[in-house]
Amino acid sequence: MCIPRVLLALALVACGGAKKAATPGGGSPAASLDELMKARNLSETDVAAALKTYTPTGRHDEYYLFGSGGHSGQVVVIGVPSMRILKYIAVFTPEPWQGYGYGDHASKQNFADGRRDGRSITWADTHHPALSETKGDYDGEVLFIGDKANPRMAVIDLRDFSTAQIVSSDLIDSSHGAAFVTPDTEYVIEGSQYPAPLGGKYADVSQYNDAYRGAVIFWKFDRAKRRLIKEHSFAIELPPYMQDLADAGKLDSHGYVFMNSFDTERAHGGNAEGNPPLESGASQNDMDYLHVIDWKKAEALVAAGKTETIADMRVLRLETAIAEGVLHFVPEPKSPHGVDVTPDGKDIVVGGKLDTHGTVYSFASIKRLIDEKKYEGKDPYGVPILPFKEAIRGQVELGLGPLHTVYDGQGNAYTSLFLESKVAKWSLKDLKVLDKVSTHYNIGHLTAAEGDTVSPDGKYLVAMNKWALDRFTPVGPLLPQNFQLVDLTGDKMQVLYDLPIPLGEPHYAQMIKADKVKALEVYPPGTNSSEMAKDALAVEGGKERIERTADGVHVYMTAIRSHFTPDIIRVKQGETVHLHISNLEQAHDATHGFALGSYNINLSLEPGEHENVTFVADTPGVYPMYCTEFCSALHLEMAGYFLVEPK
Ligand code: K7E
Ligand code: CUA
Repeated sequence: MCIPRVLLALALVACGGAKKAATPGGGSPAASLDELMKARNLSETDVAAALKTYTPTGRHDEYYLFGSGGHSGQVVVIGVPSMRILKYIAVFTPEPWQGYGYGDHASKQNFADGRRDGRSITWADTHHPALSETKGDYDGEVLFIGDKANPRMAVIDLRDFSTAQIVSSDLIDSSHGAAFVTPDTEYVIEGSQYPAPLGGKYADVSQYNDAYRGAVIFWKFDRAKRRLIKEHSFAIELPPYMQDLADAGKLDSHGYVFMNSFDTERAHGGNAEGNPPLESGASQNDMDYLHVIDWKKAEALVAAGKTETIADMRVLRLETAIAEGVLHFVPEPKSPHGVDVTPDGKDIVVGGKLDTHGTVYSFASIKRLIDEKKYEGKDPYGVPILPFKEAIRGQVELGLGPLHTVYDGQGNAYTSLFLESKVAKWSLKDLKVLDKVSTHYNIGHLTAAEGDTVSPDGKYLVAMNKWALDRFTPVGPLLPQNFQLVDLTGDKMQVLYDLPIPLGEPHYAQMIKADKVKALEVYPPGTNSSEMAKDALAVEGGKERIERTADGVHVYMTAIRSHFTPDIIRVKQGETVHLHISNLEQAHDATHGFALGSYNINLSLEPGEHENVTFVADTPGVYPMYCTEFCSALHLEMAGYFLVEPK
């Protein structure tokens, strides 16, 4: 434990700091600890916090945090407890350093597969990353993340921390309950948010109740291929409420998905047409509906062919879902937001933005009510509603604006309080609040170490706060977000560290034990990184060549410190050029970049990696091509010429 070390350091401070901190490279002795504390105006609590996060050079972090990059459409990887940013993984948005979206076939394919209505989309509103799980525990193999604005799902391979796939379905027109995985990653859940006619059809909003619908997509995950398979995926049609977050049941509640909703009033705006604005229309009812979905039953019905295909997706229609007992509702307090299954799978915690309580549902009670067909009524579409009072285990008065809940391994829950800007720690056993800590400010999600799994670690929590008003040196009106690291090891929670996120509103993150992730050091020679297999066109040293075939000029090229071979490429204006470039290096630190100016081509070739690029040399001229990573003393000389002779 680090407590004794903290005490030791504090004792040194208290004893007048006879001990001098070592000065790098010798020289005059540094100030004593208490002098340093005075000079920097630090309290003992500050020093203890510093000691809990400070990570000397060369030492690695205990956890990876995978955070959504919000509007950036990327994923941010952070080491915990140091809170050092390790990588921005390019997902939905081009990223030059990683050469993502600048010419190679693999990222072109991702962007092509992520098209909506045939339109290329180069940003995303990413909300919820989800690590793959085995038996309800993170297995460190892949990470999924959804896009709210242009409903899509991405698969990130954690062998190389790169995006392997993007999928999209035109069934829905926005999403939010994504990504969440079932306990063995059988499916990745993508729930719609704003209802619309299914399949991208048109209907005026005045036909909202009849023509608009929600849906939840279950993307089938093929673990061997590490890909989502659209043909094996399915969806369930839902009433036109605004479905919100989701979580998969586990252990006791395995086989179920819980998804909440707001706007069961079906308000749909029209404030310039004599209607109340959407937000007040959507806040009339005291209760909305927690959706209880039996996905195992749905899967069997889909296998039995009880679906209709809409926009290339097999859809279990609402009537079928109701008739077959796939979908039930339980009332939930006004405008709920987060729904989070407890680690034992026995309870489901719902936070209501406009209610001060956390509501704890008992899965055993829900199951019994379903089995006994004990309903308190039906919604306008015929979905049976289970009685609220009999479905809950209790409610806990948490504070203002409870949103999301995560867990530690000691039976405690931690809920973010948006309006109060606090985290509430409470006991799952007796539903009592134990502690609260202030965050800065506007906390949205929070994440705890392995906090979504069947065996959370506790230890660290990260509060994801929106708009850090006064925490950092000002950078103008658009405020950075703030990830605050919170120590969970004591009775009282303590904020340890503020990390500004200058990238987009991060929403959710997950934290996994670092040793569970087996990242590659280099690719085996000739690897096509999107296939994670040897590329058929991989080039070996000595086999470099230029060939002309019916489909254009093929350049088989290699990169090794400090040259490309060939380093002069001559083509004729209008020829189609296919570059096949292998980085021959197997050293850990031997990435080469490949830039071809004016043609918008920019690759990052990691050791062992092979990439293919196709383009038309339509503009004559002399184009230097060069390596963009300072790979060696002769890096600047790692260059050549791409010559396009005029017609
Ligand atoms: Cu609360 Cu998209 Cu999960 Cu933002 S969501 S905070
Ligand atoms: Cu290769 Cu610089």
